[in-house]
Amino acid sequence: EAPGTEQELTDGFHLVIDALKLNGITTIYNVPGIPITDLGRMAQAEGIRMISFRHEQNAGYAAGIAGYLTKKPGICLTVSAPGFLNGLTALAHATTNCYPMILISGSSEREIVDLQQGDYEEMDQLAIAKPLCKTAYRVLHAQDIGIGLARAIRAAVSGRPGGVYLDLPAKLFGQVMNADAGQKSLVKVIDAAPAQIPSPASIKRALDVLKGAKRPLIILGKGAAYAQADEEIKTFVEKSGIPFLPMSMAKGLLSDTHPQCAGAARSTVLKESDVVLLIGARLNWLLSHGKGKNWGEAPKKFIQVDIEPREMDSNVEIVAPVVGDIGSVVSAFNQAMASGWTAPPAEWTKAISSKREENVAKMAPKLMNNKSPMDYHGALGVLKNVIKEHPEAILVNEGANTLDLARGVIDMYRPRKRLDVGTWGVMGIGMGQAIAAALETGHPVLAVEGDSAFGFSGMEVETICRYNLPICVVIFNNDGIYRGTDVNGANADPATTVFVKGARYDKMMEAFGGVGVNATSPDELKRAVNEAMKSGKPTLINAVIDPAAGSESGRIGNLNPQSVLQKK
Ligand code: OXT
Ligand code: ADP
Ligand code: MG
Repeated sequence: EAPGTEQELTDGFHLVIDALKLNGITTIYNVPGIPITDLGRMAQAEGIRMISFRHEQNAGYAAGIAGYLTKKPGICLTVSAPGFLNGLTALAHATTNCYPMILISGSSEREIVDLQQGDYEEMDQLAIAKPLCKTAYRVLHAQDIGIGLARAIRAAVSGRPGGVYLDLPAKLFGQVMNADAGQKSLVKVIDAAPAQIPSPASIKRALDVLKGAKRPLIILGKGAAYAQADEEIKTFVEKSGIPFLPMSMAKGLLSDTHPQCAGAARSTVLKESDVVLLIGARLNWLLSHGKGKNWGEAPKKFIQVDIEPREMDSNVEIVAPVVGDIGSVVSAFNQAMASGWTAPPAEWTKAISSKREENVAKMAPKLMNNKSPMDYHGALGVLKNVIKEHPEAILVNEGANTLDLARGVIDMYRPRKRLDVGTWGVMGIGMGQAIAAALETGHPVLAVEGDSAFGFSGMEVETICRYNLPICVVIFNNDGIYRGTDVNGANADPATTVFVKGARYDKMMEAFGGVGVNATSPDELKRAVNEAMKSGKPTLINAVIDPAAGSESGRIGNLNPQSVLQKK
């Protein structure tokens, strides 16, 4: 039978859009071009918000963090080969960080790619994506678009969240089919991330170990923040009376000013604790793999709550693994503890409080200095107060010194308000994450950026201006990576870590109609940031930092390989 009249037909373009909409996906982060330009236009016409970036990596970082903030897969859409590869870094990053994301890339003709006959932007994208994400799918027929997208959504958000690649060859978009059959082929994903209920035995085992502790510690990771079980977690922590240490992006899940917060006594609690309960945090490099000198001499027992069973025993023995989703696990803890719980020995909690007070007191005077050019603490003292006055604002943070010092200085008060470099310590997440944070939450964003870090995504200030987003970027400009004072003794080239001295990044923002400010003292910085928070206008503040103020690699200089020869 011949296809009916035009009104009864649909095509690949529309089926992709309809499938996304059916599944509640309202925003796409993209860079247009062959073969997805029209897809973007049509999606926009159909009410999807298309956010166009200047580089796919930034669109990808936006999609990844959108997934983290919303528990729905963030969508990044790119062209073939080079656009795909640009987006792939962000997909791998999302997978590493357990953020749900789908990278959708247009691709070239299979027949030509597979025979390597040199198609436009030829590349076997599916094969390349596979090892770098949770899973990868390709759709060849219009009638499979619904199933393809459903599988991608489910794979991204269920179990341990992560990145999924969806390959859509150019030919697919133009394929036509009966409109009714097309609608019927779409799939609305039911219960995409089902609760994973922990076994009662694992809950009992964990609480028994915790009860026996003299110096217990809870470590909250970004998995706990992702879970959006904020009230249950707060209830559990408070009921238990156990000190908690937030990993970087879990800061604010409970306020950093909470009396049980041990963030300012980190070394002490890692060393001295006897039982450690990990909730949504891996024992990776950020926790020194659970062993070595940071963890002290005394024997230690680990309890771990994670949705991924294979995470258990990854680095050290886990005496009480609890596999399940954090919401369900913590609720089960709370229920089991309802009949009574004894707080940990006061000796332990007091020791932590006094260490914490000591560290806070040590830092306080450094934050009050009004030096010009600024040092990190002088500038961060100002930004600490900005977040205190605007706890709803989202803090995006990258750099080395700029990252490590901001993490310690700036207290967070609410969940999922601190977005940073994550598990890989990657530079370049800044503007993409800032843009998605503003769009997905409607809250103002303060992006605190090293001058090097900013450079990786700096062109997106145009995107910020184009969408008129309430983002204030503060660049800690110390003329380079770690420091701006290195000298190359070999020839006239600048040292490898040094940039143009006295650069004026604020002019970049002015070029696109935003507000640019050059701030040389904490007072000037304070005035400029307050104005930006009040106006909501795209703002970039070039904060002039003493080029000698930073240290090599911030707080992780110990990870730089050393050669005995070099030391001679
Ligand atoms: O308990 P103790 O006494 O130990 O004290 C601790 C806390 O208790 C205390 N503390 C407090 N005291 C008082 N008050 C408060 N409120 C408080 N809170 C805490 O402070 C200390 C320290 O606490 P912290 O920070 O919690 O603990 P610590 O020991 O640092 O924790 C360890 C870690 C490992 C968990 C932590 O350090 C961490 O999370 N680190 C992450 C580090 C990271 O990811 N860094 C980024 C990568 S560095 C490098 O790779 C860079 N590159 C290379 C590159 C990258 N990354 N990516 C790509 C795509 N290409 C290249 C580059 C290019 S950085 C970089 C650019 C750098 O230049 P910039 O210009 O951007 O930046 P600047 O350096 O500013 O110039
Ligand atoms: P951090 O860097 O903050 O220490 P990680 O990224 O290392 O955090 O760890 C996050 C962990 O949280 C991952 O092991 C992931 O499997 C887990 N996770 C993510 N979401 C959930 C959830 N809803 N329930 C249980 N575990 C989760
Ligand atoms: Mg710098």
